[in-house]
Amino acid sequence: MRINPNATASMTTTIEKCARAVAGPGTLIEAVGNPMGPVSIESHYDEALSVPGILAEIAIGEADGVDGYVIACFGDPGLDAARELAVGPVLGIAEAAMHAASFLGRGFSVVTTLGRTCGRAWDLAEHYGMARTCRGVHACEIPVLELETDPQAQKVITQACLRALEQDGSDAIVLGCAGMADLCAQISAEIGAPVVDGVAAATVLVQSLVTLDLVTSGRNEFAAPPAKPYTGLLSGFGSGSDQR
Ligand code: 2AL
Repeated sequence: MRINPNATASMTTTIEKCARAVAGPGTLIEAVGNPMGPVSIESHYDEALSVPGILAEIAIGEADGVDGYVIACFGDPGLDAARELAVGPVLGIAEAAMHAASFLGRGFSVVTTLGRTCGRAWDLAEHYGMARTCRGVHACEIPVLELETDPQAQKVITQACLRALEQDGSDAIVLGCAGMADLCAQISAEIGAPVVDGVAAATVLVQSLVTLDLVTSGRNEFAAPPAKPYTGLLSGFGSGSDQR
């Protein structure tokens, strides 16, 4: 299984560690960073420019025979396009975390990084049919890369989780950034409610789909994209289209 985050190597390492902690003994986890993307993803612009690198890594993964993928950024960038390229299942961490949280109670709250990313989280909740189950989206206002360096990060996020549970009357928390993955267990213990990290959730869900021998349907929308030339900086992408 391969995992595609932003272009910051230390975050790739954290993601790999958190995925390995939940993967079964027969599952090989390989975390790969984005070879041509932003160092963190915290705007629509970042998200759009992260997609070519994610798709390039999916194409490499397909050539290597990778069974499944996790897109480890909470905006789930490029998820539908990745499904057109990959044979095996591809899950985004927002998608996986929201579905997992929906099994744990009547409603969940998302606690994410910057306020400007809350709109995207709401859009995804609607897109995944979770608009009623998602009771609120809250920002801790810690930029993605500062999650690694800010000594107060865990405390600030924990407080935001407690406020979110109280304000929204929700039953569980979804962490809204892959960079929060390693804080999940400690925050859960402190707030006394289930906390879902999408990296772990997506990893076990992809693993389950692979175990069940289930792949993305190639019948309609997610069939391989029509082959055609791409120009300029994207000229290397035209050949990936007939892979499935
Ligand atoms: C993220 C994430 O998961 N990775 C990243 O670079 N940005 N999401 C977020 N809401 O900040």
